[in-house]
Amino acid sequence: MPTGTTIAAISSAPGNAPRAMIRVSGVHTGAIARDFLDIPLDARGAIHTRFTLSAHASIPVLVLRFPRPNSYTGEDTIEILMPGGTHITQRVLARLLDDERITLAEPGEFSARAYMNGRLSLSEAEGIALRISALRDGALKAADALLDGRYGERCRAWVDEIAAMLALVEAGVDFSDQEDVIPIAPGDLHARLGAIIEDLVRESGASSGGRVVDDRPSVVLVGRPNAGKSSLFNALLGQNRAVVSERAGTTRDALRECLDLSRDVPGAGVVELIDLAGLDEHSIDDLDASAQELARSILLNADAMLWCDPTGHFEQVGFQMPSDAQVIRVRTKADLPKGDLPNSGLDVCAFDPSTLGVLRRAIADATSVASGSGVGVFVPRHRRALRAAIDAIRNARTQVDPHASAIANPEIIALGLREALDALGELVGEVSPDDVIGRVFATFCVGK
Ligand SMILES: Nc1nc2c(ncn2[C@@H]2O[C@H](COP(=O)(O)OP(=O)(O)OP(=O)(O)O)[C@@H](O)[C@H]2O)c(=O)[nH]1
Ligand SMILES: [Mg+2]
Repeated sequence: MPTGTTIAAISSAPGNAPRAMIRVSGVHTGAIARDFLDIPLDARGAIHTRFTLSAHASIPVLVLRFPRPNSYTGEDTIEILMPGGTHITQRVLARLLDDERITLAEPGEFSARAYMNGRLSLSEAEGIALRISALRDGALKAADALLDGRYGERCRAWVDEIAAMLALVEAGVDFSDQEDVIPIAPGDLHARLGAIIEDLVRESGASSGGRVVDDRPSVVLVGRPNAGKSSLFNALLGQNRAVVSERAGTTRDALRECLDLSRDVPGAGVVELIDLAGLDEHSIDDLDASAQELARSILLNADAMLWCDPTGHFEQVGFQMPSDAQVIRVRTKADLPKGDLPNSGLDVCAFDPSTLGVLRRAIADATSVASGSGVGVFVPRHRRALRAAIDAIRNARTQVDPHASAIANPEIIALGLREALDALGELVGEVSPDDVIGRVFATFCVGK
């Protein structure tokens, strides 16, 4: 993302509204303000002026001026507020983009620039992305915690504690030839590492059920034979992966594929989607019986299930619901007429892609709850980082014998702690490889 350019985009919500806003940011903003609005960008503040659309037309606007570095992006910025209305805003934007000094902002580019200029930490940026996409109260709270930096503070506290222990362990390395110098007792180190692991695990939600947070929550398709599970599996994946037929009992094996939800749901990650054999009170034959048995055992460990039923009745036949799984009721084959009974599921038709968006969102929603309680689990990057830190500290801790009089392998422990610091450093924004940044900001909408 070059920052030598000047970008512009409509920053208000799409559609007609009383006011709309176009934001311009970058090195040429001062010249743009002078040329198009006849105002200087010499001080902060609001000015009423007119925007020239053509030789004979102009519209009244209110311009908020933010000379660098006191702007959202940290660059020279103006925000042009104008009467709302898609037509007017589009014309103003088009006029600006006609000027070769200005390019249309990419999604998230304003925030990316804010990050580059140190105005925003990566976590705060993700908080913004999360807030834009938040569907639930939980996600909103998480977004707020990221935005006001509380989460960053907590990460920094972990980083400080690990860094302190690293220093003590390394001091032990340096003084290893002097037996009477023991910077930290093995028992202490063991306990402090244990406490940190506990904290991190709680944050990542990893403690539930003893299952370490998996990057990929599993989502199973469950329902009676012929309910349309495999068709839905294929439709969600956008490829013909599973065999579909009008014969009941078509699917035998469990088919697993990764489903990336991030394109529909900013901030969401990848889930493992699993198509299973249909479940019934009876089985057709031996093969079907073992297919159903396999399906039931996989169902028990699922994070979320799509309960498929074309009737919309959702009678639980032939399977036990896993107690801690999120259940999404899906009325499949929604293109067919439904009965008189009330339908309590999401209407989905495998042949109509427009019905799938809501389901994808529901899956993203269900899996973000399923995999943890902390802020971190809402953002895949955080989850990965927390998990890497937990693994590294756990490995280091196995090298510490709490009952020994000295630390046996300080180098290995130091290595593990440094790995954990690297992982957490990514969260507090110290280590941020370009691809990480790209991934975060790509989930933004244009104008943010
Ligand atoms: N009209 C309509 N038919 C559908 C839809 N989805 C699936 N079907 C049809 O329903 C039949 C069964 O579909 P499958 O996807 O094989 O059902 P399944 O639940 O995987 O079946 P088993 O693997 O045997 O348990 C096929 O003939 C599909 O073409 C839908 O949305 N609308
Ligand atoms: Mg099937």
